[in-house]
Amino acid sequence: MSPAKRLLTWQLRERFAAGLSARYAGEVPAYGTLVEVSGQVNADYVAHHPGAERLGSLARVTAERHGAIRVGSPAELAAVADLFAAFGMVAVGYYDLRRARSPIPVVSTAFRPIDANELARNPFRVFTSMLATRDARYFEPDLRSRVETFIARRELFDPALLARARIIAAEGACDAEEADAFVAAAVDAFALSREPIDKHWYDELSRVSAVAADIAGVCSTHINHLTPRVLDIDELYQRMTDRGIAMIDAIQGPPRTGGPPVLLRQTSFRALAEPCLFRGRDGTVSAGSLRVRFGEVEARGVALTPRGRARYDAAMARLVGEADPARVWGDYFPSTDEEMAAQRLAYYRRGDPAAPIVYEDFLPASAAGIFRSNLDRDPRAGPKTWHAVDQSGYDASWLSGAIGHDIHDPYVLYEEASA
Ligand code: OOG
Ligand code: NI
Repeated sequence: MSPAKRLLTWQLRERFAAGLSARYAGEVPAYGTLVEVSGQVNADYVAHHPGAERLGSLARVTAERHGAIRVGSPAELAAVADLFAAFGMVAVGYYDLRRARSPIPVVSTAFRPIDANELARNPFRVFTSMLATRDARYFEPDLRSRVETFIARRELFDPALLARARIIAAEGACDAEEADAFVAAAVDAFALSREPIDKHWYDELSRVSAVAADIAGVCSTHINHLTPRVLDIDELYQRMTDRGIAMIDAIQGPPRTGGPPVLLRQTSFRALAEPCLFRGRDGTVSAGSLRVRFGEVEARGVALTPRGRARYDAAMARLVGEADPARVWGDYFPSTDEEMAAQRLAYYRRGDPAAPIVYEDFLPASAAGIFRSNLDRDPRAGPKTWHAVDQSGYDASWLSGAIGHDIHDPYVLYEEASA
């Protein structure tokens, strides 16, 4: 008897990303267009720019996606961590979106592969946010306890799926014949639920924040967007607009410059209204609609060192309202990879300016902007009860302890990759 064929975690990750993408394209048609146009932009770009694949092969970039999900508690985040471990994805980075210019009541991390070979095979990542129920500025004690009770009663994932995931993560592989069923069950776990939504509860949470309603107003989580990667986001923006798809006003993140692209530039199209069912207080179910799923696209550049990041933050502060961003950018960043490497502003493999290390993470300002631009309704830009103080204690080490998983420091990973 020959040994059973095994699939490694990266092969499962590739199938998981592809499965989520196929499902999403079927349900959110503008996303299908986005993927198609992204593929064309990438092929055209590589054809006309020798060396374009320095920041990732065309195959990697074309298959590359990130997604986003939101959960309600540390226990739910721990379950997500267990599930994603089966796909070779671990928690990297801590993002506190309550500190954004326009605050969102969540703290977040991203699950992704961290090894260079794994990233090259398939870099699928999922930005994962947890509702900040411990923050009394948003959730007064009575509401907090009702939200936490609601969350504790629901089950986002079938325990059998999580048990399977833990075994696969420990073995680093699974039998080929069980892979399809495992991946399909994981994809299904992130579908948009069609269950009737308790209207009164949903509306009460909406008054705190649309994000609170999106997370804790329903009994499941869902992929709220998927993001293909492009090598030229300005070209993508133009082609999508020409196709009649209304994108948000801006490309978030650094401006287009003549020099090396840094970090991450992103833009999105607004969520479209999708039918849903609401259950009223008297139990009657009626048809309604929600805008909860959208599409986003991104271009990735070289990862910045802490020193480069401080420059970036200073440049971005200066750029607000600036008419000629590329000129201001030149006051902060040199125009060649050689200079970027010499000044230790960005990471390059063994310091070689021909070998940039791509930024694999997210930007809190852009993330908050993506949340904000896609909320159906948000009555308030800031926390509800300004007199209350934040005694939540949220930070990276709290979160890591609460979910029982390491949260990797992205700078440590970039340092290792550059050594
Ligand atoms: C996550 C928004 C963050 C990004 O690309 O910055 C994000 C969300 O809306 O849940 O995906
Ligand atoms: Ni995103």
